[in-house]
Amino acid sequence: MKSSASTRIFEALEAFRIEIPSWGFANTGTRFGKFLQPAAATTTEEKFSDAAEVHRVTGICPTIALHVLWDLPQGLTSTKEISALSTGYGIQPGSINPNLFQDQTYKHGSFGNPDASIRKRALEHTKDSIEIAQRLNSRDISMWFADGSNYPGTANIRRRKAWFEDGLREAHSHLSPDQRLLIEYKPFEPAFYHTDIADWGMAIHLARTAGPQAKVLVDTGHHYQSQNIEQIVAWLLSEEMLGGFHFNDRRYADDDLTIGSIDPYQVFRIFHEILFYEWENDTEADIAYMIDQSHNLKGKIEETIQTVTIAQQLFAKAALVDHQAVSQAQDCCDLIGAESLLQDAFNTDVRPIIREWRQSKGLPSDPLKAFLESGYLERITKERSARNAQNVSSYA
Ligand SMILES: [Mn+2]
Repeated sequence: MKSSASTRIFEALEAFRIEIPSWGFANTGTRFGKFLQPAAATTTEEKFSDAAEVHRVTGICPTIALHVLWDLPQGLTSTKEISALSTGYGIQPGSINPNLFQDQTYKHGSFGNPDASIRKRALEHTKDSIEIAQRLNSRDISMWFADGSNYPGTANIRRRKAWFEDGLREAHSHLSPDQRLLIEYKPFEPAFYHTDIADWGMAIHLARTAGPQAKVLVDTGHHYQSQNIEQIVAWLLSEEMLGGFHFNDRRYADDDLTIGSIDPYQVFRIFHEILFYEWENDTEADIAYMIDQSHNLKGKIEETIQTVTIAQQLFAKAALVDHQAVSQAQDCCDLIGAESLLQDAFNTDVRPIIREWRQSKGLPSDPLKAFLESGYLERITKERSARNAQNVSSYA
């Protein structure tokens, strides 16, 4: 007989899947420099291979987020190669991320650029990305814009808002009925005076203006220090506008650190708000859980495995909260009672039950150990090190 805690955790783990980013396997760095790793992926095929390895040992990462410029350099023509890799490695293409920030033409913005021909070019790239997603049976187009300005008075904020409304509405009109447009916000960087989509309020406005298939994407690193992210999550759930997450952790700004490395309780609180909403409304929230991190110092595959196992643990802890009891405690203003229900769940060691669940699925009980013992890392280090020594291109 299983205890009720293990039943709850088993049920939660059955439902929990998380998408890993292709760029998490490539050489990345900071604006100050890039430290090359001998085992980093140098091709899209190697990214698929590494993602398959993560899925093999964890069982919860069946999809990989793709970045059009980096993973589909030939645009629509590259979809054939991606489909073949997907079949070959057993990993599905996940969210499709257009690139509207790296080209020289986007110096003063993409959808918000004062030059109509550049706005058009950005829209064309977005339409191509939507078509790429259609060809790959991928649902979500994930839109992040670097648009903004660095100095007061240099940009017409209201006109740029209108251009964003127009551009996103037009992009939305090209979606197939089952696709979604996810709109991400960020308060600063690379623009340091204003960003065109600075917070969730602007994102929800633009999503509503664009159309019913547009939702908000919450990147946990894209908030000011100490902002209450779970409250934003609760509001977006209540408005049925939460489309997905880019998880990562931060200490100062958009640091792209490993999930839960600085504040695991925050991730738990976010998961709690989602599961509490689902319980209260007897529904399943349609949320894409994704990772957006920069693995520039830790080993890339090892950090990805660490990331997804930590996410799984925090989700399992949140599943332990007794929603009925929390609800009752809230209604009678039993503050310590309500808070303790969260704290007790958070402080429970869920790892033994997660190991049991993995064994029940035929997965290794310790994914990182299984990976390190597999010989994969030694093999790719040998195969890729020469290429990595020369390769300095890619995302920073
Ligand atoms: Mn992001």
